[in-house]
Amino acid sequence: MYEQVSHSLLNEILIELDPEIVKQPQMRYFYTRLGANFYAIHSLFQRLYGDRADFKEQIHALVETMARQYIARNDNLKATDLDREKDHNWFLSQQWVGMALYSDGFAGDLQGLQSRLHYLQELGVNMVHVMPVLDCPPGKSDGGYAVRDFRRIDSRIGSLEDIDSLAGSMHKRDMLLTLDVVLNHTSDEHEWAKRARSGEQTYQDYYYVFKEREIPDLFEETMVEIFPQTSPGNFTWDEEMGRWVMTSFNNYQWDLNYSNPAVLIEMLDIILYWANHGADIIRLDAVAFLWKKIGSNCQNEREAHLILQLLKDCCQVTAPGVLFIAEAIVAPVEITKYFGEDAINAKECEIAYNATFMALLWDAVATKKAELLYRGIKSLPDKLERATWLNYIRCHDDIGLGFDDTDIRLAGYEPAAHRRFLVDYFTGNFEASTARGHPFAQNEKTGDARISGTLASLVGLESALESGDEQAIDAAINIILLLHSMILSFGGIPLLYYGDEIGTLNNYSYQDDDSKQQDSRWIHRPAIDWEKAELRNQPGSVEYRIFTGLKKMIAVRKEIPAFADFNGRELLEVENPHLLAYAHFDYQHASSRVLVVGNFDSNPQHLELEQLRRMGFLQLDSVRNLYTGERPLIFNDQLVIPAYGFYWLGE
Ligand code: OTU
Repeated sequence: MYEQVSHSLLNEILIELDPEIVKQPQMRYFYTRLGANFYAIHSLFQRLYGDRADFKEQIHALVETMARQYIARNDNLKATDLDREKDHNWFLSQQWVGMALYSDGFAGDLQGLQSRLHYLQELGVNMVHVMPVLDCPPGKSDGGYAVRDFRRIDSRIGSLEDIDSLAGSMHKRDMLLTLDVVLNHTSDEHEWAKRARSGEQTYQDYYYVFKEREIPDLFEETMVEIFPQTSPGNFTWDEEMGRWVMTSFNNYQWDLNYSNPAVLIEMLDIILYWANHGADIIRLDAVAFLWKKIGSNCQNEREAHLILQLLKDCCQVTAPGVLFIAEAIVAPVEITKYFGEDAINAKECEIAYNATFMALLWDAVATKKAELLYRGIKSLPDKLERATWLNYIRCHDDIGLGFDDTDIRLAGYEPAAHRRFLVDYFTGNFEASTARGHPFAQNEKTGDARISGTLASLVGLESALESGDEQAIDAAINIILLLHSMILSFGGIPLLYYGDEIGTLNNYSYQDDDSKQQDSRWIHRPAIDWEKAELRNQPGSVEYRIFTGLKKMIAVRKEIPAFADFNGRELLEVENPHLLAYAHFDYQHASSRVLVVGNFDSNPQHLELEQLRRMGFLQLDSVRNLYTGERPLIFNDQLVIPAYGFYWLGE
């Protein structure tokens, strides 16, 4: 019955379609995909906006948006769409290795980035998340996440032509381009915000705008503060508008109101616009926040998922080769929901940040034990078959300790005290620690805090270099390699962070900049020193040791089909608390199994071979360490893992 309604609505829309669209040639794939997806699109749109008087008008507008962007999509991209539709597991391959970078920090600007793509290729990186490039008010940019114009590149970094040229050059090199679309909010200097401010109701309806404090107060009862120090509260008084406006993040970032379908259509148009400028993957920022409801913390609401499903279905019609990354830094059980609810296929985002794994890795570094790491991974809900993790150690944001309280307790710690210990450990308030992080977003009311700092500075390389302690330098380098060995073997797409490949230390200059001072995340958004990067060619240097180690690890990963994410990962329960162990199978080559073991302790640790035999690892006498090509250390029927060492063991 409903299918019929949907069918006749589609017919009606097609009949009334703008003649400019109708007369376009070569729309066959578009209409086929629209036909296949319309039922889902219609049901979702109905659930979200069904009671509105302008429902039909809006769904017409939605279809026209998809059609126009399909027409604008060039033939090369359309050919890629078809290839990827045929080979729909393409992104699960172990061939992909990502890096996130700021183009200005990495190479001055977009042209600079293009001229340095060979450096990324040298390392083996073939997926680049170019951090936000759009126009933001200087000094009120939130590192690119307070966008003033969703279609204009920041003139200091380049132009639209530069992005097109970059995308072209990357595609020739078989590299994937990832760009951001900041879905949840705009800058308060965005045109929509300006028009709202000058009193236009249409644009006030794009945001959450209130005359009185009554509703904001109700929201505040259950909302949390994201940036409690710089932007306490979730509403900002706009003097000119004489209204309160919802600002979950910084007070200059106005939350978009997705209960208004016009907002959804605008943002879909922007997603497709960047897909048409060559983005293979779109990173959807802060997706957990897309729906606000009084009485809830306004995160992970059911409707936020419906919006993402709708965006995915629409993207599937116009640009089916394009993937979404969910940036949802939320509780472990909530994160996997952003793949969408289905048995196999991702219905929302194909890729999600593995924030749980990231935070747990840092726990293992501080405690030198893998107990909580093990438990956390064990309680991670299964991901869908055709969805994958983005595994990372550091990114442009802080480290939030968002793992589960129950797991912390099971690992033998009291949650609040343990989190306090971790913050202290990484910010240098713990005596035995050599970490040089800075606290971020300390919340006096809740006692909550997060951590900023570069990988190298957090694992003690900065202090080791200062003191010239060779052993400490070795240890820090080994931890850097160990952590990368984890994200490169876990299953999913590893995402390195620029600068980490040469051991970049904290950059303290943010403290002298009025607009950055209050936001310690700037400490780990470096400008690459290319002279220092040259040292990667000088054997014995820190840069050489890290860079060549990673380069080799990446090359080896690409050669291990068992690491592809359509293969299973089995987490192994081992007795030694310092070790994390898991195995991957290669289903195509049934016999081949790769065993990963990491030692987070500063001393060598061992694993009883008998334990492994019981788990079915029988050929232990002939296994090789795939990373070095050598035989692993075996002594007294025990596998010996050096301090901060790791093995990828296989045939
Ligand atoms: C994202 O971050 C971005 O990655 C941040 O750089 C932005 O400041 C922020 O959105 C606003 O655009 O929304 O779902 O620890 O993890 O701010 C999580 C805080 C987010 C970040 C959180 C995050």
